[in-house]
Amino acid sequence: METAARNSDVVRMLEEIGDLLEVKGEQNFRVNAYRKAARAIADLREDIGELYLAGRLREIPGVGEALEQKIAEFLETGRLGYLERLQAEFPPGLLTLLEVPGLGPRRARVLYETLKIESLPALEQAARSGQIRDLPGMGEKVEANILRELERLKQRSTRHPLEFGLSQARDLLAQLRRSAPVAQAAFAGSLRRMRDTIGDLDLLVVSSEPERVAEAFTRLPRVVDVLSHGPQRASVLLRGGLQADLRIVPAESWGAALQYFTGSKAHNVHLRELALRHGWTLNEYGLFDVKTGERLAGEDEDELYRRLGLQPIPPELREDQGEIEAALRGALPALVTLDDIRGDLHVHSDWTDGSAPLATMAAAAAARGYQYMAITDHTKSLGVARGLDEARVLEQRALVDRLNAELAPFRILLGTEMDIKRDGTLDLANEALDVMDYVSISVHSAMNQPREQMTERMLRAISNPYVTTLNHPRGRLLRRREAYEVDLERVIEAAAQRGVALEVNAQPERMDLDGFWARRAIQAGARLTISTDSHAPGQLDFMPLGVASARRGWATRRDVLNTLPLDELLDFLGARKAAARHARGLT
Ligand code: DGT
Ligand code: CA
Ligand code: CA
Ligand code: ZN
Repeated sequence: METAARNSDVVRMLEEIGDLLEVKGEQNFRVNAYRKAARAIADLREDIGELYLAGRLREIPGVGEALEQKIAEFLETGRLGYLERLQAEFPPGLLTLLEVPGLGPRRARVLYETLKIESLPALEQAARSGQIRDLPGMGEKVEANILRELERLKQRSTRHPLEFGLSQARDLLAQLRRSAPVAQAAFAGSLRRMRDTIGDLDLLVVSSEPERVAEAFTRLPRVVDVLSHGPQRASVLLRGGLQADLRIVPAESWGAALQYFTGSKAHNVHLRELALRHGWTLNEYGLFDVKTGERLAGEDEDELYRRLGLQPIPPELREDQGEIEAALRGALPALVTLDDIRGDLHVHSDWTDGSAPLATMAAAAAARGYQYMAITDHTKSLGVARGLDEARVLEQRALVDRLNAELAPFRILLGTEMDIKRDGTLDLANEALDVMDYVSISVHSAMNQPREQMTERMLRAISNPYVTTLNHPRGRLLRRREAYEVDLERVIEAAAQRGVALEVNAQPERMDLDGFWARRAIQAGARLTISTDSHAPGQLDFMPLGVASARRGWATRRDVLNTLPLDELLDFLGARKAAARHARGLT
């Protein structure tokens, strides 16, 4: 049985209660009870739904009888009456004030009670006109701080990480299905194309009662503002700053609407040109003959593409980057799928900065149906992560061998995520690499070196014949850190020549390589790995994000190293190691 919410949903729910109680002026101990439980659940290694089903919620620190009941209700139904009643006590805009860092629930309450501020624009206006400095507990410094944070909020990319969009969209559709009659529902827009970042959520549903659905949508718990609202559509602003657009369409235009609202715009424009050449017109209602008005397609999306003489085009490719030409020739690539993935090649344990023991991570990987997993803990120069030195590597080798005897046929590969030092030398001696099964390398320090230096550094690093994979090659963190300055084309070229794979890292904030660079890598003849960089068992579930990036890069199964079955992967790695030894004059 599946519960209606995941750990992160429960954490958000409890934090929201804490915030609302504080805005209300409740006593600290009540507020803190929710926050403490939220933190404990955020740190949980187990799925809270499973704990609930096993009757073990009370084992979570800070969860007593009252909280147990609330969490149970939320897990069962995806909503919580208590929270909804609390939310109803405030104007929805007031809650957006809590998104201003440093403002906090108490000050939000003062602003609301004294100046009737209940939106970010109103807050900005009050701060600009100097009305805030004289309020109790504020002052000029707080006022200036509010203005600065508001500016930052605006600048902080209006785009959001894909994973955030996906989880929000899943919640919204689940809640909508519970509150109105929905016959069919899907994601559209950049969310369906699985772009690494999304500008807003586009949702599409079929319903016999569109007005009821639109109405219900504007009343969902996370909605803080209704931007527009009609009989067949609604646009809302969600807590967290994301906009969501909902369209309700009749069943006969489902395929056409899905096609149109999936985009991209450039893809649609090109497709419409193609239709016009046949004397047809294409819009969100269907494909029509211009002269007769006859409807040629519209109910089914694949059918619509076929009618235009095209292979159905996977959403990830719809960027007008040659996919329409390829589909016309019947030459679309057979894109790699999640099912093709045989193992995860980037996983951490509590030997360094992971949260779980190696055995737990291996069991979690095996439970996902994988044949193998590479344990790739950090190396010694990454002090913050208590990176491993050569002696610890030997200890880990012994543990991996012991576990493998128990877990067969599942196989743990002893790997490393070895630091590339600032001069491009590697963190571990070749003797240590020689006891490993899989060597991957990463830049984690001196990340703002000039372009030429960073490029030389990476080139030097991948020239070590023990190296199999260069991890997260661009080093960007969405909303936090720009990519390294590096001539990635040159690095890709060299990697292709040396047979070094480039990682498509599936961490939601990394998504590195993204689709664009993954495609460049494949075109250059390099191989990819798709891995999660998991630091906890649940993060193994990020794999679909990596697969999506690779698909956006036109990757087929053969372009991806970890689609190989275990025996073929072992042959491949064995051959690389033999070559490395040969280069060192060992054989
Ligand atoms: P985003 O939201 O910036 O991540 O990107 P999209 O692609 O989701 O863009 P969005 O939300 O503005 O529109 C969703 C889809 O609707 C878009 O991919 C294609 C379609 N669409 C929107 N505006 C136009 C337009 O002016 N012409 C055409 N042909 N399609 C459009
Ligand atoms: Ca969108
Ligand atoms: Ca949109
Ligand atoms: Zn890592």
